[in-house]
Amino acid sequence: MKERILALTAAVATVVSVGAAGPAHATPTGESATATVFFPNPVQALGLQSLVDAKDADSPAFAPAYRQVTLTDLDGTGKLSGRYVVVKSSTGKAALAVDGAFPAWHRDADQFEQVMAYHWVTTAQRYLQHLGFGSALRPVNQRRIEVRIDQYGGDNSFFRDDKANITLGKGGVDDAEDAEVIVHEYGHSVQDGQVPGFGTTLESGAIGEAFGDYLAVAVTSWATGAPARTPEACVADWDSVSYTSTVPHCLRRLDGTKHYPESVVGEVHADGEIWSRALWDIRVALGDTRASTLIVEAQFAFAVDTTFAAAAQATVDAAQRLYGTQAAKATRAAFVARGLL
Ligand SMILES: [Ca+2]
Ligand SMILES: [Ca+2]
Ligand SMILES: [Ca+2]
Ligand SMILES: [Zn+2]
Repeated sequence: MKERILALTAAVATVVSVGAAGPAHATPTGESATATVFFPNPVQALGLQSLVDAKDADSPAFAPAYRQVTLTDLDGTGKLSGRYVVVKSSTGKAALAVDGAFPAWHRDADQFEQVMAYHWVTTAQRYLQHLGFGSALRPVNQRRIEVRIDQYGGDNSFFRDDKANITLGKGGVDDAEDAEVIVHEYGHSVQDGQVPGFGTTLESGAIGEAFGDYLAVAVTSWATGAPARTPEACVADWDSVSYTSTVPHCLRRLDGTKHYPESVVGEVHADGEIWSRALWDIRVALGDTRASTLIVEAQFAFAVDTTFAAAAQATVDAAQRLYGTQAAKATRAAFVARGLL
């Protein structure tokens, strides 16, 4: 398959480091272990827009942002290897659990990002399962993906559809210190799992970026509660402090005012804000569970090169099938408001 790279931002990834991708043979056993993470990132958790990377230094300001969690679905090897994700680090030694616990690494340790990647990919898959995917509904992306933490030079992260793996960069704030960056990338994996090779054109690519942003917010709000100190619509509050100057810091937002076709600029991330606002409005109208369920269910019917209009209609159809006429009306209204239907 021709390799395509779906990146977090428009910045071009110049160097991609990929090791031998050997199959993992460990047997999933559903084991768990405690570990320390950001929940979902320190800016959102603490409401401190003034936090800075300071070359990956840990400082007392971060202390209240660390949270002990239980990593689930581990394979029992003591490594960050489990049912839905295996972490391959190119930076630092591989994290290893001791007596059922990963040491309480902080952000200045390479292993902290490894733990973050494991926890948030697994949490994202658990979110999809909580919606019914894999039980009442067909499974979504229940494969084991590989995540690499990589010092590749740029401030970016990406999903490679040829290998179905995710690379999280370390430019600026380490990308894996922000759960919303991790889940955004997992969003690409989800769509690729539903429709292999999804996102070959400007509009389908924009839908891909928009869904990643939407999933980042939906999953983190589900896991941590809706943010009280930052706007819920703000994606990657922490990673974006490195490259945004306005407050609140956001990589992108779900609640913008872009409208089709006059807002189109021909770049997938920018144009994705048209689509993500529609998804946001569906969520506001129907609530997280119904909105996310119909949005994900609809994606099974998308063509790899879908247009906005075709995907919007498929999403309205999914709303009708799952929840009936009122939900379909609300879904249609969200797309009409953006000029997409
Ligand atoms: Ca770090
Ligand atoms: Ca970064
Ligand atoms: Ca956020
Ligand atoms: Zn992306």
